[in-house]
Amino acid sequence: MPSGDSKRDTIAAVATPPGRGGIGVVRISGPQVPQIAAQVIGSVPPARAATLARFSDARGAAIDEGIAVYFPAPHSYTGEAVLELQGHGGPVVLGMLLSACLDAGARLAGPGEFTRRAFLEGRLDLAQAEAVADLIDASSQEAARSALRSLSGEFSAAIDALLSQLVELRALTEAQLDFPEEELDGIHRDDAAKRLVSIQAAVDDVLARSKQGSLLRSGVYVVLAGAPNVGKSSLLNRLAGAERAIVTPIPGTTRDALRETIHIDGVAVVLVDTAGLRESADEVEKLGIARTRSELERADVVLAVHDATAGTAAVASTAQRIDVYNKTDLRPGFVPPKGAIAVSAKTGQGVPDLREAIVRAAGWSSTGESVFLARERHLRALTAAKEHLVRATAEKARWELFAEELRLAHESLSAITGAFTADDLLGEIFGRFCIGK
Ligand SMILES: Nc1nc2c(ncn2[C@@H]2O[C@H](COP(=O)(O)OP(=O)(O)O)[C@@H](O)[C@H]2O)c(=O)[nH]1
Ligand SMILES: [Mg+2]
Repeated sequence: MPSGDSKRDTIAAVATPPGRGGIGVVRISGPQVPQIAAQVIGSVPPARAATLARFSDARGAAIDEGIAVYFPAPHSYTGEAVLELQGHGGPVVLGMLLSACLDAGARLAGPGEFTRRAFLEGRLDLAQAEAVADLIDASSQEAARSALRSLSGEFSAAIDALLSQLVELRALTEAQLDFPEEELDGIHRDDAAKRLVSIQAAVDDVLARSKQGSLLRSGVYVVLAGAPNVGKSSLLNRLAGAERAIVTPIPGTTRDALRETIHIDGVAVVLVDTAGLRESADEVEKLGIARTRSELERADVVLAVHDATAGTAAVASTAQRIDVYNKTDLRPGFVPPKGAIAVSAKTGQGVPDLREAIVRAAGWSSTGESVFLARERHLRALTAAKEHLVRATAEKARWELFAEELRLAHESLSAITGAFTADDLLGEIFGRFCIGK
């Protein structure tokens, strides 16, 4: 749906991060690119070729010398005419170059505005545009790979496949709406019911893979809790592979919650060490224990740590919980209760199992099947579509209501790739991008 809007203004921004670097890039996009090129570098460079150029300001004074690359519309990132000026990567020189482009008629781009234009020109759908930001923000190789798959359209293709199944069923259903109820034949009803079952299964599959992938984006919040001295701080240090928390034989050493981020299978895991739970008269320790309780409320997964050489203590929480028996080096042959994990923070024994159990409890299964780096917005849309399909199942006898639920499911799914999108949603999505992207 290229808009071909030649009245649109021309935007410019420094596309490389602030600071010093070998090169720095100013990117310009819009209909005025040829005039701006003529003014800043003296001519319009040949298409898609690296051209050595001298960059000058409005009075003709030299700013820098570098490479200019011109992408005529529509074969560019935004779909508009784009000019990239690669100069020396210093903040002052890039600031001067950007000013020269603004003096020549461009306007400063807002966050994500280049990608927003790419979306409006139909170069990317909304899920792909979001994947651009997710690729830049990826905190692990797995997240980056998954973002790239979304960017190249794998997630959108899965959504489009759901949509086309749904559209077919809707067409069949709507055609039947013209007939009076009593004339509807059983064949159509059976066919519709079968198709609905298969669409539901497909939605469930995409939703499961999206939930998995969303862990790569949002990470998992894991709180270590238990009685004092069971080895929570030692375990955090062992999982982090560094001496982060203070460890002593004195019960009540940890007062404040301490956070440390690690990666397990590419999933970012925030480990939180807490003050041991006990009755204490000490003011500071009491505050620490109160903090432990509030951390427990936030947790996705709680590690209830016990001393394998002593009795177990209860840890109350509504999160997924893993019972961990520590100090097994002091009790050779110790067998933990069913479902619990035996470790030694001292020797590292059992720690690989614990790492695996943490991400599994959070819903991660490294099946090797590719996951979708879904955002909360996508999960909500998929869940809404699923609910409408469930309601459609219940309305099989009432053709109009059946058709209406299918329509609503269709609408929910379409929002993912952006067929119908409100301006404020676009503002929210692109507002989180960096400037120059
Ligand atoms: N033998 C042995 N001692 C441990 C182990 N984990 C912790 N400890 C010791 O237990 C004491 C309390 O450890 P700490 O990590 O501070 O416990 P926390 O109060 O639960 O944070 C320290 O003296 C640690 O050296 C373990 O796996 N084996
Ligand atoms: Mg501690």
